[in-house]
Amino acid sequence: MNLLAIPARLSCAEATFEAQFKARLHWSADTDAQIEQRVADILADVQQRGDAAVLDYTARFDGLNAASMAELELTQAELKAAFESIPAAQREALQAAARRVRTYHEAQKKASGESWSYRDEDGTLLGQKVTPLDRVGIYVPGGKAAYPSSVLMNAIPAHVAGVGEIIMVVPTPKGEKNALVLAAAYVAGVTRAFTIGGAQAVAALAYGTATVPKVDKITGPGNAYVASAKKRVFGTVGIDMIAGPSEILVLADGTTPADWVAMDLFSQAEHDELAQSILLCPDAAYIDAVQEAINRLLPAMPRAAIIAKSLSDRGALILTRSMEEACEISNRIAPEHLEVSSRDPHRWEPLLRHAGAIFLGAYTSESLGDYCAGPNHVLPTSGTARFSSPLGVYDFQKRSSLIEVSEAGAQVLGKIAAELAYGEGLQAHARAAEMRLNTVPDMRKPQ
Ligand code: HSO
Ligand code: ZN
Repeated sequence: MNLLAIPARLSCAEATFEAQFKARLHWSADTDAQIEQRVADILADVQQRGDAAVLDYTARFDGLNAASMAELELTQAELKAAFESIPAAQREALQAAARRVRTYHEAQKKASGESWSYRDEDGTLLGQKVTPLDRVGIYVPGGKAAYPSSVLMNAIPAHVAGVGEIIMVVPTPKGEKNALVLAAAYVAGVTRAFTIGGAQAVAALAYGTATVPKVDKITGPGNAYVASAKKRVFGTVGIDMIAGPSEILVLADGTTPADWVAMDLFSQAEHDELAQSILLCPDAAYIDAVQEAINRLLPAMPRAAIIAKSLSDRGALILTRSMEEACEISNRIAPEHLEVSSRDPHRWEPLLRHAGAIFLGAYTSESLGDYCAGPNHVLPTSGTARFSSPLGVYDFQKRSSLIEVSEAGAQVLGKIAAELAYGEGLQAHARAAEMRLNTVPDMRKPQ
């Protein structure tokens, strides 16, 4: 098989650039009406029939026949046995990754996830109390995209936040369990785990069944059915985000070995034919060198077919007129992963505003972030980094405002509140404030 991976070649200096750029970037997460209808039916059925419906769909879609939901639960002993069954090198790698991810998220919690309060001079206390969610569900995809690293990335921040119970669901077609996924659940401290998936698993978590406990929030990626189900149950429970295909943007000054950059582009392309890998660089000869490296390295890749399709259909090698222009274009794209593959990454970093994760310098391959650097690998895609953030401890917490007004404080606040309440025509609000004044005024007449 002679596979070609030829990303589009674009040049900012050409008049056609804008149109070509927009066409390459275009991405629509079109919702398929048929999927939407099927998901709506499954959700309604699970809501009504609970465990029985989950058992039916698991038999039908995953070829996994069970007499009761108890058979679909993975015991802690089974998770531990899976951990013990994998090679020692994998066990150590899982634990090392888990340790680093935990340390990072503990720092994140310290920086912005703690309660705080202050007092006015008159003794009134104002603050914010941070509490973890009681129970969360994490969806772990099965089959083609079964990622033990994603188990760590979802469960560890939940743990660090202080979530009481973490319920994992993982589709397990024909009952074939992925030992590494189970081992990761053990390392990450998952509370309960079920071998169910698809819209039926999302429904079970959102509504609860006799066996599967109802959760407060569902996180984790999944296929179109899972994404549609998560959107539909939002409101009944919280959700994290709807993740699209993976993306990498490499901003290069031409000083990193071209082979390294080619492999980094492959690393996201190999996830999915719809993944997007883009290189931005002001040096035309370097872009040629990266294309040459792509051609040379591709044939040895086991997932060459996926990489070739992803790079040819959605990839781009973009020649810019300067590094500053490359930064501007990167901000327009707002990629999930942004590598600043430069000798001087700190010169460009201040110019970069929109990206899920920024990887600085030639040694920081994006793949290190996927597994073990520490930050979360669940990141905003499809330009949503313009307004959203990586999955984090804060996604497993919520905030309550705290207010304690002193007697002296009530004299000041009462007058302000009453004035505004009368203005809104809300007498009870006004009187509640005024009754706490030391000299209670007569009730005003409605205007
Ligand atoms: N790069 C993916 C995460 C992942 N990579 C898991 C390897 N395993 C998120 O975009
Ligand atoms: Zn990846």
